[in-house]
Amino acid sequence: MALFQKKSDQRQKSGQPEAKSAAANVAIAPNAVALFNCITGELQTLARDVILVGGDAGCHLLLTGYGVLGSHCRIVRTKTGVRLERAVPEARVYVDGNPEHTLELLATDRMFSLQIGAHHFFMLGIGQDGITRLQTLDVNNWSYIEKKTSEPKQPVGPFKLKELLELPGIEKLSRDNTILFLSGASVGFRLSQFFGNKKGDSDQAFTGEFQCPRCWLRFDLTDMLYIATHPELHGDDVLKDEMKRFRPRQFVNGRPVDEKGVPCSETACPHCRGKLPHGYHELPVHIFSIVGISSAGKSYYLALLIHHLKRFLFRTFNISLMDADGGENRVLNEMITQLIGAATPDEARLQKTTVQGITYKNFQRFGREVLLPQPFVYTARSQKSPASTSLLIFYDNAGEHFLPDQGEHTETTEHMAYCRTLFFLFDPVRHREFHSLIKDVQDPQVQKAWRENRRTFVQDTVLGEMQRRMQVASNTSAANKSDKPLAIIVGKYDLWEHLLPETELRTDIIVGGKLNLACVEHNSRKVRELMLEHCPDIVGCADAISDQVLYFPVSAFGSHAVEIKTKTDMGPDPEKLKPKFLEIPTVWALSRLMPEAIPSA
Ligand SMILES: Nc1nc2c(ncn2[C@@H]2O[C@H](COP(=O)(O)OP(=O)(O)OP(=O)(O)O)[C@@H](O)[C@H]2O)c(=O)[nH]1
Ligand SMILES: [Mg+2]
Repeated sequence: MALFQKKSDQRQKSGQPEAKSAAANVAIAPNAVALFNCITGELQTLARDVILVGGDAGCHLLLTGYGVLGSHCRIVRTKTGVRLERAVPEARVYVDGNPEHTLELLATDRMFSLQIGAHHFFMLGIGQDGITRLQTLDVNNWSYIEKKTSEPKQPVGPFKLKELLELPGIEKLSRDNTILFLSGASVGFRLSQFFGNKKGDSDQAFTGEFQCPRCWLRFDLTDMLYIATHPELHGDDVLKDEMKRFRPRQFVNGRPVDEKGVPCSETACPHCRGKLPHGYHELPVHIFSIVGISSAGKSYYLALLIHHLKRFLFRTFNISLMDADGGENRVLNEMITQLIGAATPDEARLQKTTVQGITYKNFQRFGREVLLPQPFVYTARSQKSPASTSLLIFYDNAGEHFLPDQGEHTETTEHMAYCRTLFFLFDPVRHREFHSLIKDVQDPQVQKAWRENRRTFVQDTVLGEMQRRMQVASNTSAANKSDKPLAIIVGKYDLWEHLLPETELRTDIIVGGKLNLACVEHNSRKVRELMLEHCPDIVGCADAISDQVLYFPVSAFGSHAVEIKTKTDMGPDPEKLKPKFLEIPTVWALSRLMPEAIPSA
């Protein structure tokens, strides 16, 4: 149901002066989806639960012309925003410059650019404020900014769209990296969305030899930026607190030099301008990302894992695990030092991971600022098999990001689409049935957990959401299972050891210098039996995600958590910190990724 339809061309025909926006005085339906046509200035508010979009007569948003199918896509209103679903895989829908399959948009007052065929919209979900913002937009006020080079760039404009697209030299600009936007809009379109890609341009930055470990856009080696070295070149045009990024023009002895003539070796992504790990374009990259609800134990697990993995890999397989960039790994290294060097639980306690916290940083993605998790990058160098040397990238996720209503934060979890193994850290404390089995264990979180927000206790929902995010990010069908193995790490083993004593588990994890798969599989069967009995929701969900599911018992602490002095939080007792089975899931995953360096039998 379109509540407003008034076209700027109709006004022009009737001789009226052009209004600043054709959308003024729109009647606003509560809880509607608003679509602002960036070419005509038409604003529609569609108050339906499901809006059918396409060229067929029955569609609620009727669009015709090149690239629009009879039934093209659906815009579905959800409790928190809208979801976009393509009707068929060949229907092209671009949101914020990305080709999308299905997309959950937390749309309250958040503007998205939407392209369907040759139609360009700004779309908003629910909310009066956002609609007021749309009403102030002027379709005759387009500007552009080319984001490809490191030189200071100001938006160029304003122009009418037709004038802009006919500007002399416009055809020389990068169609992927030139963003067109209306004054006052927080998002824009790529030039390619109006022109099509010229030969050699990537398809919406989704092709290119390399992929940034931060923003996940692709680029070619020739587009890679360098980072200035001279101290006076501090203050990048976009990342203000960082050294300048630049496209090299001058070289000395084959090395690029910055504008002060100093040789540079550090590189940056041409899209988000984040620093690229050393060796990124030379070595294979393996991504490790642990999913789990808030307080599952992800941060402690990651920090202690890195510390122990270094020792385990070197002792067992002669693999050195080293910081690829100490500066970029600083936050995680500080967490490790804090834990290992602590004398009291107060000193050992780690902060909860939040998007505002230190493991997330602001970066540009498609012309808007987003918080992206910091990749912690390590080089795994095998003495036995130098050709297997790889970069391992770890992320410390915030648990909240995997709640289904966090649609607007999907960039923060996009890295998961590129993991070759999925890791889910199950928290036994925050599962109703499992909790009842351990409720007498003397660990303060066991008592405290039950009084906390119960919404976070739906771990199978988070597991399902992990799969959905991956499918969305990798544009794969919801009907298919993942072809990736799934590791269900049942954490805090110290709390549930009595349910599955160590005597029932095998500990011959390494036999003859090889990972003993029989031991891994035996322990997995044992944990699965326990989970099937008490947490069939988790086992059912895991089976639906992947055909290759393994269960791992793990305790990061190896002992119960203890309260800190103020009794406001808890952490490990440093004197009893003795992780159990900590490295096994990662070593198992690595044995599949680097079989020459980590053989298994
Ligand atoms: N008993 C026990 N408690 C643990 C273990 N690992 C973590 N914890 C406790 O679990 C709680 C949450 O740990 P975090 O590592 O901060 O959890 P997280 O998953 O990173 O949580 P968010 O950052 O909120 O997503 C803390 O109170 C820890 O003391 C463990 O191996 N055993
Ligand atoms: Mg955390």
